[in-house]
Amino acid sequence: MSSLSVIDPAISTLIDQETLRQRDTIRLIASENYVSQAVLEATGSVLTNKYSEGYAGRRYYEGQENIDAIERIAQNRATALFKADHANVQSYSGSPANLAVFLAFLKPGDTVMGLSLPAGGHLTHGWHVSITGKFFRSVSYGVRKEDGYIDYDEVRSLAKKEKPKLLIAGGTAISRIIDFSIFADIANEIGAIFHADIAHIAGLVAAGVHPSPVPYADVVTSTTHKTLRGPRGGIILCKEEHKSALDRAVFPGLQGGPHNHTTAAIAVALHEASQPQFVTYAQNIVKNSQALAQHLIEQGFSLISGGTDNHLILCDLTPQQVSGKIAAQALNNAGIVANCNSIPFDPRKPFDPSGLRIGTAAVTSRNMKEPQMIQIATWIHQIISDPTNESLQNNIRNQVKELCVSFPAPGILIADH
Ligand code: DSN
Repeated sequence: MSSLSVIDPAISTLIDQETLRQRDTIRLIASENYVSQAVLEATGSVLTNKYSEGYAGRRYYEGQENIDAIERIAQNRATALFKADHANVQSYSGSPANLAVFLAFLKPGDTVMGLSLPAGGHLTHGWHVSITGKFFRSVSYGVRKEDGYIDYDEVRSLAKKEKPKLLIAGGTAISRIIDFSIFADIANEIGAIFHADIAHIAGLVAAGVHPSPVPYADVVTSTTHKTLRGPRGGIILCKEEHKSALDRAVFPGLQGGPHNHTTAAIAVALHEASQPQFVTYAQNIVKNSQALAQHLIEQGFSLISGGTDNHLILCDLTPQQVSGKIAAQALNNAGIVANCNSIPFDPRKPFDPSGLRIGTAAVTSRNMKEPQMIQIATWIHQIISDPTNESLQNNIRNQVKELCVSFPAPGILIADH
């Protein structure tokens, strides 16, 4: 018996149950993935025991010889992979990384401009319930009602009118390529700092499957656990001239000691993402997403923007007359795990919106391909067409479990089904 199961059987049992849940269900949450065993080992290491306020070579506590080396490796791998001048790998996750950008460049009350949350942005891009919308003056751009694409003309005219000091691109429910060069032009025209948040697409950017904002943006933030397939954490990439401001904003501005176990696991994930097979992985994420989108359209689903260029699909379930929450719960009962999501101009409330968000990063990590996407689209259609049919859900849940046996998830070692 492991020491965890002896010392704390309650937590041990719940972790075991969660492992089985992750093994036996189809993970379609667009922001989730399965990390490798190597990333898990680094995350669960003795590095969690060490305090390291400061940066490599400039720490406040002694005993940093290994931590400094780990942090430098993580930074070097991040700058090499993303071709950036500088990387800060200490942010606890994406939201603190974004807050560090605000702290580095703004004073409270300054104007920021990002994609609105219902149009696919993120809370920390100035949404009113977030500190970024409460302590700063926030204006939001949206997407076009007709086609769901970002309207760059609207972004430019709003930016010229509102003169934000910080212009933010990126989001959590954007299924199309973002043209970072246009955002950079607009930021230049108004003298704003251009911040690209690539949390969702970082793995695609690293693999060259989505254009990189690094040549254009003053600062790029990302989580490390979505398409990048690392531990839960954050990175900030920036131009040399902004390095000190951003480093100071992370520490001592926002955080104390970095989470060294996470830094090491980020380093491992960056190593994995620099391998040729990661390019194939990222290409397959997009192929799977486009196959799934195509088959959902054939089953009568309406997709925001009509399809996808990346890992993410946003369905508008209005034609199905099923809310996003009901659909997500019905799918979950059948072992298909996705999330309800607001759609642009959603008439429904965020907790029970009109949309269903789907992503293919995790199923691609299980090596699923187009035949499995066709099967998944068929199941989604069957379940959402009859969302209260429990026997259908149970039946599909068993089939999902069978499918998962043939596509083992990285990092999940329990073999017996
Ligand atoms: N929770 C993340 C997502 O699902 O997109 C964003 O922070």
